[in-house]
Amino acid sequence: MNKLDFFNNQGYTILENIFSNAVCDDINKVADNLRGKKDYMPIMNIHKSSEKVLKLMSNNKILKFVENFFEGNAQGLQTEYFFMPPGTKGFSPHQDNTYVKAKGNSFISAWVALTDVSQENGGLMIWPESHKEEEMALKENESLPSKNQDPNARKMSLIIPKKYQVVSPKISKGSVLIIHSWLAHASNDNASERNRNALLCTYIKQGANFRSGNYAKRKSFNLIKTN
Ligand SMILES: O=C(O)CCC(=O)C(=O)O
Repeated sequence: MNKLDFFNNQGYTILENIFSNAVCDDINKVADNLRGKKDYMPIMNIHKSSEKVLKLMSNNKILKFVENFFEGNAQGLQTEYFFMPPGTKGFSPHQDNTYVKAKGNSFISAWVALTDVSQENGGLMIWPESHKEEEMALKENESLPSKNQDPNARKMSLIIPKKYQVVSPKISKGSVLIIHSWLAHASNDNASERNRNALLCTYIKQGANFRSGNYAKRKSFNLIKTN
């Protein structure tokens, strides 16, 4: 099965070894220089402060996959960089399109591992095939917000039908998890001794409608395309 067929069927795919260790380390350094010195809060829309991030999300292999899926041109929509230091709590189960409200195959996310990730250090949890449900119901979450985490990460939780089984794939530094707009996903708490660095990049099909959002302040932007 090719990657796009696998993605359409499972709601995710992993593009292996897209970025070198040196590129990942460089992006982590950029983020470290941008962060407030007192905390490790995620940096929303880090591409606005760094051309290196914009270049990274414009990677040819990622864009080729995204534009095949869209059957059209891609633009950037949002980025968020996560430091996730030891002890940070993960995201509650959610679907990215709950917030973006894009129609059809016009919105997709690429989650770039900037360190090796696993269940233990805050790796993502995914529910394969759950994208086939499209929009699922949410319930108010009882968990408290976590230090160093996105303030919206733990407010609501998806109600996922029991037939879907959660998995926590290991993703190596420099590999990219592509996430369908309706795939149920969450993240584990970081129970390790080191930061779990990752960059979320989202893409919108050129001309498609989306919700900008009060916190994320999404605004489509051009990528740096090279052929
Ligand atoms: O990086 C994480 O822990 C989760 C990020 C995520 O799922 C999201 O921003 O939609």
